[in-house]
Amino acid sequence: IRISHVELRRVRLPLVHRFQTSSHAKRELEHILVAMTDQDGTVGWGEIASPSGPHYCAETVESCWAVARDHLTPLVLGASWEHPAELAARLGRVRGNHFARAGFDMAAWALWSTARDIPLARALGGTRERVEAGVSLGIEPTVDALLEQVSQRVAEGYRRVKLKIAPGWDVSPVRAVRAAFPEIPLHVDANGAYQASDRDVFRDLDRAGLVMIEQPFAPRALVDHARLQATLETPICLDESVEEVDDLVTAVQLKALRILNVKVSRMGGLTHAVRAHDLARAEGIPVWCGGMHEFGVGRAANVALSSLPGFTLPSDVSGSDKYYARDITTEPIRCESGLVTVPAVAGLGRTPDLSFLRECTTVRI
Ligand code: OSB
Ligand code: MG
Repeated sequence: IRISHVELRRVRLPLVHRFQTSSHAKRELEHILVAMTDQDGTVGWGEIASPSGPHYCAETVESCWAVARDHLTPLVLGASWEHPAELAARLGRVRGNHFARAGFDMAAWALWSTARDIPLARALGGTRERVEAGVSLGIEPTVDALLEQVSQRVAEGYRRVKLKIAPGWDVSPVRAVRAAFPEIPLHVDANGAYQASDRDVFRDLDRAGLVMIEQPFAPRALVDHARLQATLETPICLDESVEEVDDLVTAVQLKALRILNVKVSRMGGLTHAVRAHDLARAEGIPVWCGGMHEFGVGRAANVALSSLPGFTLPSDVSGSDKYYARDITTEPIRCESGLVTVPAVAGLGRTPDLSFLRECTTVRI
């Protein structure tokens, strides 16, 4: 395959509900869509789902835009490849910048599976026809507002609820949700907001019957995670700490995790996400697919990835309606009774609605 054309667009969509984590709040998203066209005119779409500011990781929309335009596009245009993993290896000449690389890797997989006439999920090694979906709920102004969010999502059928926590918003909202919903699979995500000295919070959270505690400490604090895991019954799940498959090797060796969040953007694309899944599976570590509020393109890739056999926990692949009044794809992602159907058609299984996309596009090159 030779890519003859790469198009980049910055696309904005408002969120239906403000989302706040331990580090930042957002009401609107700006993602970059990558469209790659090959010598036969086959198109593959990818999504760079970076947050605007450098709070989840070091990347920003601006850094992704610059790296995509000045470094990744030239690498792709100069290449000829048989399999997306070959292109991913070439994209690896750019260090870091995983969100930016992920958009290109995703577009390559979408294009390749379309050209081969197989569903993306099957191309990746997926085995499920449907995947289980959870929801991720942000920090709310009050516990009552949070309880209302939880009851809405539980009523919609989501299979697991994840609550964002931060110092000052942890044990009491978790206890309130647990008291109101004694049976739901519940987990918390701190996005690295705690210190090793915050022992009391984790002792109390350990008694709340949580499925996991996600990323309590800073990304590079693997030894702190291992020490905490040794004192907890609740599994620790790593997100920000695992940007490379080699980070996972280190974390496993240190016993710093018992569950892995495999996020396509954070790992630098589907190629590396599948490798992380394979290693975790070989080590007996269950995985699930995390999200970055992806539009329909990125979420379709997340759904395909979640169909791999090691994804035994519900993923953050909520329906489009959880995020947007209208998604950018001709068909939204639908979640029914907590299940999302894995598309059985060739390629990604979702295509952008070009006229709506034009309305939401601010810059195009
Ligand atoms: O840590 O998983 C995270 C959103 C922005 C930044 C970090 C995270 C998240 C989410 C969103 O939890 C999950 C989703 O896409 O539904
Ligand atoms: Mg997380």
